[in-house]
Amino acid sequence: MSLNLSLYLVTDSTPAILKGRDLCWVVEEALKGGVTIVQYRDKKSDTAVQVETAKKLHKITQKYGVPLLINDRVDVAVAAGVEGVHLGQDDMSFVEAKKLLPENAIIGISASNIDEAKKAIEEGADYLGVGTMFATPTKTNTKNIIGTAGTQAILDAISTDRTVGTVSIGGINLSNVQRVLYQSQSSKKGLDGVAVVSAIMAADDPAAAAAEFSKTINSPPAFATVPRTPRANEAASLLAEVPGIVQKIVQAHPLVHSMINYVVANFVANVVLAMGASPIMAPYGDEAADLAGFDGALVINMGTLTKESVANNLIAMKEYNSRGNPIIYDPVGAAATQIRRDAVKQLMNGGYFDLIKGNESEIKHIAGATSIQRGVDSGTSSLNETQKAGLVRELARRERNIILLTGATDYLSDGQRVIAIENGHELLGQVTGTGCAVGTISGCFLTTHRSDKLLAVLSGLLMYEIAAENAASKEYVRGPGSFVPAFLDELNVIRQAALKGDDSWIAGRGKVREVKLQ
Ligand code: 3NM
Repeated sequence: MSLNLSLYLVTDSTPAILKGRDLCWVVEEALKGGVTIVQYRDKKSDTAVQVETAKKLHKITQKYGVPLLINDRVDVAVAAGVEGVHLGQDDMSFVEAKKLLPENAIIGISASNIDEAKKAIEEGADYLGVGTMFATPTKTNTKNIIGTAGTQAILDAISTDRTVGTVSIGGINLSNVQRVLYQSQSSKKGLDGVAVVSAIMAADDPAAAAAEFSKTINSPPAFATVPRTPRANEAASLLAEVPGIVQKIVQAHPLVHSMINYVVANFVANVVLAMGASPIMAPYGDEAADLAGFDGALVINMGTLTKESVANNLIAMKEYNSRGNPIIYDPVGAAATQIRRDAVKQLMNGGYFDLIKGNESEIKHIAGATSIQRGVDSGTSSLNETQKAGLVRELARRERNIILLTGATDYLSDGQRVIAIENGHELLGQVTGTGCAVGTISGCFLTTHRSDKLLAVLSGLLMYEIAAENAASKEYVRGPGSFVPAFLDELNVIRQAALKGDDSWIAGRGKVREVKLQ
């Protein structure tokens, strides 16, 4: 029997999940819907009951040509004559199980870190259950919530090992399954499937739920894009496209929905208006269902985090992700407090961000560094250019998105190309909200130009930073106070020019180059 791990059903016999229904009925319904492998997991029943249930389930799975595995209990698997077992790290060892099981039995092993995964592969596991992906009420004694980043680290580490199957487990449902699979494919060894308990077992109609999973698994998420293959002269090629993109955006007048901090909301709204888009500041998650219908972008800015922010953000993210409308994450002060560090984890696990933008310490934190950030400003830089370029490229590859690291030189990557941008003016650093506005501006651009997200963000950034240079050069600008109105004016000047198709505003001005890494 071939091993198709794409939709892996793990059973659960607890009353909250079965809701009085017969286990065999639920499993058969799930098989009708398209489940490709079944694991009987029963932590409570006596051995005799488990063997009897396993035999009944086996009759059903055989009818559908699907393998049946037993969780933990090698003795039950042998007695019932099923296709194999799944072993957790605290269960019988692989070596012992191998001795007791028939020669061609399937053995799967749970792995929550690289060492466990490597050991299981060395011993000869047929597949790995990689998790716990997301926190789940179905199994609360899980050792590690590893999220998409932890899963990626395991997949990367085993990509050169012999072929072994991989499924992600823990909190997988219909709204996150496409993202989980999509992001895993940035590793050479993407996931082969997902293991699901409650989203199928507890569904009112398990056949329909499984069928929906099958369909969803086989189609890319709405926000998926194929990054452009780098061209010979990438920076110049991009630069030549910028005026057309800016013209497209100012003509389209897109909506951008910001869940942004109260310090900068007014300034950012004015920036958006001046550059020719339409701002709405709406921190209330339940509004997102309607707002996402306008096909604009969503900006999640963590600057003034409150007890309610993350829950509201997660509701909104789901709406925008499901439509494929862009989401920008600005993890302001990401590492500054424990609450913020927790919020980062929840948000990173809660949805897909088309763009993550931040200063050096924020981006480092997102990438997994543990440095403690003080306040929300960037602090002194500890990375050289190659390191910054490597950081953004690696993070963008891992997340399969766009990363923008802001600073005197900005670094932008889609996981393949790394672009350094040296436009802007130091006065931007003396006005609060100028960094946050970059997130919102990027949202406007990502909304209207979706095929090359890196180009969209670059175009917004150049419009913004060249406007800042123009404002700072006015003789009546004497400092941050007079800079702000001049800056809004200059954004509007570029907008008016772009509306007419006049691209003289950018001629010879873009300080953009490609950073080539090994
Ligand atoms: N094993 P649901 S998580 C059975 O991390 C199991 O190894 C896990 O349930 C692991 O799909 C888990 O309902 C429960 O979230 C998954």
